[in-house]
Amino acid sequence: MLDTRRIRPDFPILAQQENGQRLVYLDNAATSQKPLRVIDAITHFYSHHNANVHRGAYALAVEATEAYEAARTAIARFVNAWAREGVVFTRGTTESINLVAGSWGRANVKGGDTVVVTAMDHHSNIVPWQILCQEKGATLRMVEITKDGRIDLADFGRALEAKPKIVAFPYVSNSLGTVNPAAQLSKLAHAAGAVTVVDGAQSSPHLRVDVQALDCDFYALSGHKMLGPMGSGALVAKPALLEAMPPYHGGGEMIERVWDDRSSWNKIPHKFEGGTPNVEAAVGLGAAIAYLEQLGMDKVSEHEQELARVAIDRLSQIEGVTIYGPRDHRAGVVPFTYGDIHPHDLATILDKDGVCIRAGHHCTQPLMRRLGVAATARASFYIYNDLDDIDALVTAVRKAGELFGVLAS
Ligand code: C6P
Repeated sequence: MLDTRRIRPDFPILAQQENGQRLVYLDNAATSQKPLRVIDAITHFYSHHNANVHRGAYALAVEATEAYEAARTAIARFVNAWAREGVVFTRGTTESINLVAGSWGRANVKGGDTVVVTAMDHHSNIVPWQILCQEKGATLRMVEITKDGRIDLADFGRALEAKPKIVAFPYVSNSLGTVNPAAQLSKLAHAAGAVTVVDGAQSSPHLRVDVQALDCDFYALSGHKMLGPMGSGALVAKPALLEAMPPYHGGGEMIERVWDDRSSWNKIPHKFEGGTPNVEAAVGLGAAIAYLEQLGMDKVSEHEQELARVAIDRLSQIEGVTIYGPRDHRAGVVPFTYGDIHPHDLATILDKDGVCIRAGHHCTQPLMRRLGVAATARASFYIYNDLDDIDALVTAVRKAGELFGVLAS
C-alpha cells in the first residue's frame, strides 16, 4: 500500500477538523482533495506567468502559452493519447461528452440510427445522447447490467445487432465501482461499425489508462477527481476524427479566417477551444498529473483496491448492510445501504463523526431503478485514505445503526 504518512501532509485540508473530529474524507468519486503542489502551481501561475494564451507577442504571454501547452502534453502522456493534438481541454467529462454528441453526433447520426449506452452510465453519458437522439429521431438503446453489477455482455451483443453509430460506456462505474472490460467492449463495438466513447471520469484518477490499448475513439476525463482543479478536464480523441468534426463552440481562437458571412477553422485541438480557456485549471491539472505519476498509477490502484477490499469485508460483517457492485474487478468505490436507514440520514450522522461520504442516486437514476433502490450511501477512496479511515467509517456506521435501532430491512 502507499505510504499515507508521507502523502497526507501534502494535502492541507486533511489537517483540518470537521465537526471537531479528524476529517475522514471518503467522497473521492465526487471530487478529490488537492495537494499543495497543485495549489502552488496555480498560485505560481498567477504570481509569475499570467497572460492570455495563444494571442500575445510578448514574453509573458509566451510563458502562459507554454504552461498551458505543457499541461496538454502531460495529459497526452498520462493516458497515452494518439497525439497531443488529440487532447482538447474542456471543463471535464460532462463537457467532453457533450462535445462529442454535439459535434460528431450531430454530423453523423441520422433518423433511424441507434446510439448505445449502458444502464450503469452516469447521467453525463446518457443525457447528451438522449438530446441528440431526440433531435435526430434516432433510438437510444440502454444495455442491461447483470445481477452482480457488470455490463451484460449478452445484451451488449444484442444491442450491437442494430449496427449503432455510437457506443458509449463508462470504464469505471461511479455507483458500483465496476471496472468494465473497456478494450473488449470497444473491439466488439468497432466490429459492429460504431465509434466508441469511453467515460473516463472514474478511471483516469484510479487506473493506469492507455487509450491506444483500449482502442476507443473518444475518451473523456475530469481533472477535479484526480487531484486537479474544478473545471479542468479533457476530451482525448483520435486526431483524424477531430479533424473531420465540425466545431462545437464558435468564437475567438477556434478560427483561421473570418469573413462577413462565414469562417474557416483553426487546426485541432484549437478548433474546439473557442474563447479564453481556463489556463489555471490546465496548469493545475498538469501539476496533479506530475504528482500521480510520481506515485505510480499501478500503486494508486493497488492501494485503493486494498482499501475497498477491507471496507467491504468489514461493512459486510454488520448485520443489515448490503454492498452493491461486483466482488472483483472493482475500483475503490463502496456503495452500500444499511437496513431501512435512508442513505441521506446515514451520511448526515456520519458527518457528525467527521466522516464524509456521499448519499443519493449519484447521477445514475436508471441504475438505481435496476438496483431497486432510490439511493445508496457510497464511500470512495483515494491515495491519502488509510485503514484508520476505514475504522472511522465502520465505527460511525455501527453507531448510526445503534442510534436508529435498525436491523436488516
Ligand atoms: N460523478 C460522483 O459523485 P464531471 O461532473 O463532468 O466532472 O463528471 C461527471 C461524471 C461523469 N461520469 C462519471 C462516471 C462520473 O462519476 C461523473 C461524476 C460524481 O459520482 C458527481 S455526480
